[in-house]
Amino acid sequence: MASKFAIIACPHEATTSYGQGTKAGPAAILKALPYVENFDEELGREMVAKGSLEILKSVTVTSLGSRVARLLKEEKIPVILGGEHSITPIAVKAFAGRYKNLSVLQLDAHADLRDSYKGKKNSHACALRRVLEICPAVQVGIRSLSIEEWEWAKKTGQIDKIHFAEKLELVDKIEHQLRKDVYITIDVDVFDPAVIPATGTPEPGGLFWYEVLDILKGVCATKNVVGFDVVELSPRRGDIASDFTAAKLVYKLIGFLSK
Ligand SMILES: [Mn+2]
Repeated sequence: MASKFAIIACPHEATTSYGQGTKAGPAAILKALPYVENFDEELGREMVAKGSLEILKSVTVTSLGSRVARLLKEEKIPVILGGEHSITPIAVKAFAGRYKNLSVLQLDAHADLRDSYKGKKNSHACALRRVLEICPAVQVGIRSLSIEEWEWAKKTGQIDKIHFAEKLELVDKIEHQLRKDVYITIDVDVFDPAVIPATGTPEPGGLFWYEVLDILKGVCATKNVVGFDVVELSPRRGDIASDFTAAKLVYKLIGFLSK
């Protein structure tokens, strides 16, 4: 079987605002990955079929876009490991070149809707604002944003597509707001810090493991998910649970997308 999924690590870190270390995220996920049990009791099969996953050499942020575009031409599903969230708009641009009906599902604690942060437009705090310049996005698990982001979201109507963590809408509403082709970006801080503490800007009141899986399962079943990223894991000595949880998340998503 020719591989269908291709993992690309992009250990980019330039604009992190508090805790550093997300450049070590991809290596930690890749280290844990072989130890994740491949069989899934819910699916009743292995998440990663034999020969279906290939792990590519890591890329810099400057070559990420062209690498993704090439994989899409080869009909692969790119799985991008960050690194900070600013890599997402670069990936999305490549996906939008291939899929004209693209939308983005963001799972994140932060809205990331600032036009610029500390003078930088490509800051990880602006990731979704840059994505929205390319295609629509639905934001889930949000529980941290500035008054400017709040007002901008209200003014533009984006607020209707923000599903705040404290009152999560039903999954079918989220699905309804997405277009046919979907790119998923998961900032690991969408999880409650009890699930994944190893991230640079943690926020209390996050989503739990099965809540996130339910959303992903629903979207994978009803949409054409063309790729995804997992970003902002910031590994810490002594906390291997965060690394394993991020690794299992990658496997689960591949499992949901393998039929
Ligand atoms: Mn975040």
